[in-house]
Amino acid sequence: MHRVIEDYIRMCHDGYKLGWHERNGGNLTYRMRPEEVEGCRNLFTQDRHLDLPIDASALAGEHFITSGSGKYMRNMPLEPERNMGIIRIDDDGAGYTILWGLEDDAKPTSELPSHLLNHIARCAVTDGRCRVIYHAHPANITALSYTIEPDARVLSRILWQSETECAVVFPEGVGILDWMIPGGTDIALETSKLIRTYPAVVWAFHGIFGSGETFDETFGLVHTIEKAAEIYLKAKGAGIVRTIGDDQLRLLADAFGVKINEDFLD
Ligand code: 2HA
Ligand code: ZN
Repeated sequence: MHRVIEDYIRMCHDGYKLGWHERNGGNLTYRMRPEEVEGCRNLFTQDRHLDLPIDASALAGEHFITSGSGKYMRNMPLEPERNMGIIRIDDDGAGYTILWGLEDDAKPTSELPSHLLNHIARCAVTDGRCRVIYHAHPANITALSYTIEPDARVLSRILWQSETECAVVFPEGVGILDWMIPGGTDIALETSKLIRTYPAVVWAFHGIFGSGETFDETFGLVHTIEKAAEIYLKAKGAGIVRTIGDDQLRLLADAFGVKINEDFLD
């Protein structure tokens, strides 16, 4: 099996083991490096074409590994060729061709519009370094979204205060989108606006989208956010008497050489 496909499967299954992928919940896309495309070319035996509901011309010619619509992350290691696939975005960005996997007429994730618009947005703000977009349904960050208004400042402060690492891992903060119908173009557009500013965006009452340069970085980001949400909810249940202050957040940012989002500090 090709290394990049193994790494992709491992991330899917790690999310499942942490309880983030009940049933067919969650999805993962990875923008392949040219050498990874070459390494996988012997797998490309299909040419099934599908249209996109969005303009993906900014990703023309790019190859993505994607999970399948309705497929379970739990099953990813058992039958990769049925549960995931490799697609190539058309030169005009209006559709894509399935080159490998997604066997038996399967389609890419229902959240493909959100994934592709998020790739476009994060590529633009990271000089093309972003390669991974990950959607998961972790319980604690989703539960937390019931306890606050959908306000990125409120959410980011809660998370930064709930674990010392947070301000270093996501100094820009975390965005939050109020409840919307999933799987469509509207939620994709709104998410892609927020993800330009924040490396991760919570979907209220649903889950989270995270982005990053590597599988490790992206998984680690979502894991850190989810852990902070868990700590917050535990502390809130027990009764919070003190927390990390804004001066301490500034000290942390200085010590680790990151630029914390000052708009979110008092
Ligand atoms: O793949 O998570 O948001 C199922 C979902 C839809
Ligand atoms: Zn979802």
